[in-house]
Amino acid sequence: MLNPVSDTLFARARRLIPGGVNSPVRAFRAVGGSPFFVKSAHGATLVTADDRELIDFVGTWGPAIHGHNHPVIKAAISAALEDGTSFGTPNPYEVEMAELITRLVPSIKKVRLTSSGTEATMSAVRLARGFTGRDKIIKFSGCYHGHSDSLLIKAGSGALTHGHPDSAGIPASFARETIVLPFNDCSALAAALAAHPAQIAGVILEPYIGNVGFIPADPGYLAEVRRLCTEHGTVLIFDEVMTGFRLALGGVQHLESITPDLTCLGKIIGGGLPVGAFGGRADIMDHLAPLGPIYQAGTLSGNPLALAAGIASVRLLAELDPYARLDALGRRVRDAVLATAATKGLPVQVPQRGSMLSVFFTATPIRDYATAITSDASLFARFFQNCLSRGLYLPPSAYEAYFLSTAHAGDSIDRACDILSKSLREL
Ligand code: KE4
Repeated sequence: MLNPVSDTLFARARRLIPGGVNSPVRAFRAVGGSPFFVKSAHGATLVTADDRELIDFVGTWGPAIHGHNHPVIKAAISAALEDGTSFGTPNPYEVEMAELITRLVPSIKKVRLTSSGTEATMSAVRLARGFTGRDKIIKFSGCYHGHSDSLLIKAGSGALTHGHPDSAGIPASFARETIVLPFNDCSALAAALAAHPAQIAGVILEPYIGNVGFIPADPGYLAEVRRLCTEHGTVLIFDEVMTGFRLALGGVQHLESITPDLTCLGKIIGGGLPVGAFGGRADIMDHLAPLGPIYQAGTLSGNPLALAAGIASVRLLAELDPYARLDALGRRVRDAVLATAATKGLPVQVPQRGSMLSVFFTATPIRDYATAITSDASLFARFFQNCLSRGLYLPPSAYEAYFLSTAHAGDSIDRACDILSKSLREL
C-alpha cells in the first residue's frame, strides 16, 4: 500500500523517536511494512495522512467505545476548555468522576485518579504491598498491566509482540518479587499461595485477558481466585483498564459477580484523553497519602479536560446501555470469520465477549498464554495486511484484542465482515 505522506512522516519520526513511535505496538514490527499516520478519526473510521479511509477495529486500544470524535464527548471537552486546561488544585470534575465510578462499580468505595493505566496498576500494587506489609505479588503470563517494573514480567501486548515479555532494565531483585502463573489454572494459584504463606501481597489479573489476544476466564475461575485470595489475606486486584465499562457498565466483576479488593481503570474513563484510576475497599485506600503512609501522586491527576471527556463517555454508556448491541456486533464478526475459515478448512479460534474479540490461527482452543502462542503469527501478519489493503485496520499484533464501537453498527460492520471474509479466503 503506497503511503507517501505517512512514509515521509515515519522517516522523520525515526530520526528523533525510538522506532518512530511513542508506543512500540504501533510500529508494525510484527506485521511488516510501515505504520500509517492518522490525521483524523470520526465514528468507526480513521483518515490517514494519505487520505485513505480505514474502518478501525483498534479504537485507540479501547477508549473509543462510542467511536471516534463523538459529538457529546467533543462538546464536553470544548466546554471544559473554556475554563482552562489544568489547575493543580481539586476541581469539581474529580468529585463527579469519583461519584460516577463508585456508583457504577460498587466494589470501589474510594478511588484515586491518575493519568494512565500504568500508574493505576503500579499504584495498586504498591498499595497492596503497603497494606499487607508483604513484598511478593502474583501476576499471570500474558497479562499486561502497563510498563511498571514489577509488572513487566511475562507481560503481553507490545512486550509479547516484540518478544520481550521480560523487559531488560528490571533488576533481578525486583523480578524475584513477582511470581508468574498460568491464567485459568486454579491449582497453580493455590499451590503458589500455599508455597509462600503470608508472603503474597496481591494477585493482579485482567479478569478477561485482552493483551495476549482476547481470552475470557473459564467458568468458576474468578470465583476460585477470589476465594483463595480471601483465604490467604492477599489483596485481589482486577485490572479492568481494558474491560472496565467495555464489557458491562460494572465491568467483568459485574458480569461474574466477583468483588475484588482493588480495581484499576483507564481508557474509556478518559474518553480518549489520558486518564487512569484505581480504587476499592476504603480500609485499603485510606492507607494512601495524605491519609496514610503509602505515597502516590500526579501533576495531571484529575485533569479537568480528561475528566470532562471521561464523564461524558461513561454517562453516555449509562444512558444508552449499548452492551447487547455491541455483543451482537462482536458475534457478527466472530461468525463471519468462523464461517469463512470453515469453508477453507483453516483452523481458527475466535474468542469473543461483547465488543472484544481476537482471531487466533490455530486448531488449539485458547485459554491461556501457552495456547495463545500456538497461533500462527506469520499467517496473522498476512491476514492483517490483506485486511489493511482492503480498508480494515486490525491491531498490528497477533496478541491484541479487537475493539468494536457503537459507531460500527450498519454499513461499517457489513463492509468489515466482507473484508475479513475476502482476506481469509486469500490466505
Ligand atoms: P496505559 O499506561 O497504556 O494507559 O495502560 C496500561 C494498561 C494496563 N492494563 C491493561 C489491561 C492494559 O490493556 C493496558 C494498556 N493496553 C495496551 C493495549 N494492549 C495499550 C496500547 C499500547 O501499549 O500502546
